[in-house]
Amino acid sequence: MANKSFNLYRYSIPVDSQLILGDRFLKRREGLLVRVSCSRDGWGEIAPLPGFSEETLEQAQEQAIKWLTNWQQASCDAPRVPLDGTYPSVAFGISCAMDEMKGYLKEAANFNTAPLCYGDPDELYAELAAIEGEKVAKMKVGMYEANRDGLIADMFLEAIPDLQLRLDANRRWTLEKALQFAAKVKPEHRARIQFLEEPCKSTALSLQFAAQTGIPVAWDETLRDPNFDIATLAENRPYLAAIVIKPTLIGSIERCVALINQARALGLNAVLSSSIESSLGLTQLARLAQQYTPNVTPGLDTLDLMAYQVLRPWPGSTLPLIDLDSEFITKII
Ligand code: OSB
Ligand code: MG
Repeated sequence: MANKSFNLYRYSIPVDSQLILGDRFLKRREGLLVRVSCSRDGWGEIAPLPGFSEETLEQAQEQAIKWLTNWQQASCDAPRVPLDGTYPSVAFGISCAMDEMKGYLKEAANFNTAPLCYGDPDELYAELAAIEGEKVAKMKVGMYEANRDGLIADMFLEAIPDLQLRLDANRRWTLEKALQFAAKVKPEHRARIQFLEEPCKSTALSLQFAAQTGIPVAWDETLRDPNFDIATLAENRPYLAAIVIKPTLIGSIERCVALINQARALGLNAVLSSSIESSLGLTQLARLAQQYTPNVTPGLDTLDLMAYQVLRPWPGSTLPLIDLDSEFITKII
């Protein structure tokens, strides 16, 4: 019988996340890399995102070591050791490693992610015009004037006739601000807004925004509200177009797939999205997207915030790739 083994490594790499996280920005991205082995190897990334995850990296590390130690003591073909009750980041990272080892996580990946737009609209124009496949981009809104955001979104939609936009306000707007934004987007352009994530401080206000403007909303933060109830998704239609799933903040692959299937059954799109994982986690998210949300462009355009790629390259990225010998990676076990 094959022997089981595991390793845990910690990475810490410079990141500039201000563009995405606003005032909650990080200077370094830190996380764990887990390797499991039983005849074959599997890898995963456990990287709680400060300001979003409830668990700290220390708590995740302690729990991961306990879980992996239990797993190692059972035989290779013993039933799955459940991940119920573990932190979302731990459940996601370990389930990736296990599914990769067992061949359940397929190799094929969807690397056509929705490019994130911020900063200079002129620079973005060329990037948006060059997108292959479904021409969909994501724009962060709510950090500047609502009028300005509306004008820029409208300009992109006007300038690129086959462009579709996803917008994300991270609950930053009052209903009034959100309506100011919408007033700047010409009615004939609104149909090309796939959704606006979390425009207002409450889901009730966001739904009211959708009803008043015809711009559908999507839930991201709402999925992680402590009293979130999946049954409310059905009631939120037709104003709700999609749910955004960030596996590092949600949990195991199994749990994410269950959510994806529930969304689909209601006619909602499920969009897999980054929690600023390293290229190891991001490439696995691209594989999950290909496998479980085919035909939906994932939201994984966060690699360029980082100074390095970790262990696995993202196709086309020119960032240097670091491996286990790097000074940015420390072996824990
Ligand atoms: O606001 O959706 C967010 C990344 C980390 C934390 C929060 C968010 C994000 C992203 C990821 O926007 C990119 C995407 O969803 O396209
Ligand atoms: Mg979001």
